[in-house]
Amino acid sequence: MTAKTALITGITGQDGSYLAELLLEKGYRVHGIVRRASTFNTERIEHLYRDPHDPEARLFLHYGDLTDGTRMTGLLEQVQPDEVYHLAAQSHVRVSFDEPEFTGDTTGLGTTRLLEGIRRTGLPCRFYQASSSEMFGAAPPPQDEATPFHPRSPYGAAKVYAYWVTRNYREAYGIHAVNGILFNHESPRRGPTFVTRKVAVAAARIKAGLQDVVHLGNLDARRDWGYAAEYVEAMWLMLQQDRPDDYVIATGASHSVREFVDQCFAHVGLDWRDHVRFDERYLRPTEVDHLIGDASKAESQLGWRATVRAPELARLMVDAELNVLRNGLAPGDQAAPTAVPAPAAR
Ligand code: NAP
Ligand code: G4F
Repeated sequence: MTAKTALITGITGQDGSYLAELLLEKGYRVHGIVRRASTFNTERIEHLYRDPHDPEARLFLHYGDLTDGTRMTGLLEQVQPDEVYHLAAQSHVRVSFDEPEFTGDTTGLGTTRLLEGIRRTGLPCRFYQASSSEMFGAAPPPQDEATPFHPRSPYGAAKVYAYWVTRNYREAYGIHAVNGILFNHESPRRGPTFVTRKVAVAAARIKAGLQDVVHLGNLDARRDWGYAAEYVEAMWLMLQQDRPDDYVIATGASHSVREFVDQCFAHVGLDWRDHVRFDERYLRPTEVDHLIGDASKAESQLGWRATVRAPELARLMVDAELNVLRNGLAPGDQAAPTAVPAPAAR
């Protein structure tokens, strides 16, 4: 059987890197869209990269930006993917209050640009939309596929738009398009300004004597935190179903930010109260107070279930940071950005 071809937007992000690993393991040819930056932004995937002149190479990178619809359509035509995993977004909720218009353009309209590219080219590919539990916002927990959305940020509102445009292209044009409504998922590859990674890095550095305190915002919010490496398996499973549908992916348990902080610091034998300071700059104008996902539909229809819960996640993330410190890399530099040259230079 010929290997399938996947196109991943956001391949340089946390989820993109785990998904690329998974698909390569499954024998796919993987094409990823990378946005041009003045510094390397491919550190999370450098371990997967092989010179494209190598006949064994199955990972290919292309420059592209979600704001550029012509380029998105051109890449769809060029790559001819069987499956498109649309993961790229301005994904930071706090930042979306500072950059609401840009967030709407990338996180919202970016989805339309890709779907419109699929419609215009007539490609018979399947499409995965990275929808988010942030769409539920103020809706009381537990949240499932039938819970009405009440977004509490420009990011959440952009994701609601993208969710509905995905459903609309499915209904209007018969595109095999699905929404994965993923609750928070974390890992040592998480961006360093999201709270779990920020706290894991801080706990390790404080233990090592490299800093004394970390500044945080709201400790009362509760999240359903799972492990990113497991969640990308659910994305793949969704696109293997005969009928396109939408699924919640979550652990079914929630913890407060305070509890997660406590778990990280306790793991290195520290009391978080001695090291955490409040800074109002990390508060949001409107907060999402409580998320707990009910992923029973994914369990019954996809056979998917989370196994890693927040306490284990806290330990594995802090251990990863301690390992980085022991190996002499700067925190956050888990893979030094040297090995993968920019796409045009290859
Ligand atoms: P992430 O680490 O922030 O990665 C985002 C990716 O999008 C990066 O590769 C980034 O490129 C790329 N990107 C951003 N703006 C772009 C643009 N204008 N054009 C092209 N690429 C652009 O996010 P993640 O945690 O992997 O999440 C993946 C997706 O799932 C996102 O859509 C996110 O909103 C959604 N989601 C995440 C979670 C979660 O808990 N992680 C939960 C629900 C939904 P650079 O590397 O150059 O920045
Ligand atoms: O880690 P966070 O920034 O993640 P948030 O806002 O829940 O968003 C993440 O999950 C969404 C899924 O629900 C994704 F769609 C989205 O792309 C992103 O991946 O913040 C978690 C909580 C918030 O309540 C925040 O107010 O932690 C609180 N918090 C407290 N102090 C902080 C901080 N958040 C950050 N980023 N930094 C702080 O210092």
